[in-house]
Amino acid sequence: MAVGNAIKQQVRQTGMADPRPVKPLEFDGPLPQPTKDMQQIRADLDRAGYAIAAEVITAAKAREMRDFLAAEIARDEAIDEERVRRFYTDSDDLNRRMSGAELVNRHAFFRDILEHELPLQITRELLGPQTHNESYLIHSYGANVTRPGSAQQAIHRDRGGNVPLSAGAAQTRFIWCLDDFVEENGATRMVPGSHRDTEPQSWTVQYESVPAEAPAGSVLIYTDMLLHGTGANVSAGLERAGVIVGYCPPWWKPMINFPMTTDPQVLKGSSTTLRQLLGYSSVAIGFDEPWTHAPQAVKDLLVTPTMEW
Ligand SMILES: O=C(O)CCC(=O)C(=O)O
Ligand SMILES: [Fe+2]
Repeated sequence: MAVGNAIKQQVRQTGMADPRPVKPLEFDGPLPQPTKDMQQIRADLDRAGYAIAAEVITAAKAREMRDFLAAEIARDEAIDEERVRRFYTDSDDLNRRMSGAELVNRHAFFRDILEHELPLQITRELLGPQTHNESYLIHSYGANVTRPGSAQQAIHRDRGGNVPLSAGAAQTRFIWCLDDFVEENGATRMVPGSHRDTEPQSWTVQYESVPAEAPAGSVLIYTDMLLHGTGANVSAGLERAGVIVGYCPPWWKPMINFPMTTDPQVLKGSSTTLRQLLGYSSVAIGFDEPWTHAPQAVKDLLVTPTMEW
């Protein structure tokens, strides 16, 4: 069922070579590699604008999650393919997306990763404390599965073009690698150093980029300052499942209204942290607006906006 007027993806592939001039990388030094060392992760984020956290979940857990996701996508696809394709920034119909609203409803592991210590720690560090210590929110959430033949996504920032770069990072971004990310199957392409650009991005150049290759169970970390995009899947038979999460300050409008999209049953017994991240609170400053017309099951989930984490 279509909701609202979200812009649909249009197939942009023309079958012709991209005529735009290439903007070469202007990045010196080694590219970020998978690491478990938090100091290295911080240094890579600062220097390159992205980092690769290794072994955040086990390869076995990643496989369990990707198999579950594949089965859910197959189930949705059988009902209506439009549910899981035509994300508005994708370049063709081949890869598959699943909205974070669905992920939250469908399995505990897609709720648990939202409150994993790694993204929470990085978000605290990169976005800084908020007024009255109000909690951050999940800004955006979804799975992206590249399939053989799917084209590269246009290089972009996860940020509205009208938000000046001088405002700094407004979102921390995390891609949970559920498969091995390799160049061949569409590992996310990054433009290292672009988090320091002072000019808005241009659509008339092709940015030279590098693949963020990472074993299943890793997490790619960046912010909405970094130019990046899904890689082309040129493999013969490898899918590449990634789950993408963005965190934003409480004054930024999240893309998903979780209290309206989540089955209250799945949040029974959930932590205050998760509920805060999903927006089950009023605000720390201003009127404490009562949720007068919310169903009782939703009211029962409400928590304080003051960050527990
Ligand atoms: O899945 C990926 O590799 C990146 C996707 C992405 O950047 C996006 O959809 O904004
Ligand atoms: Fe993106």
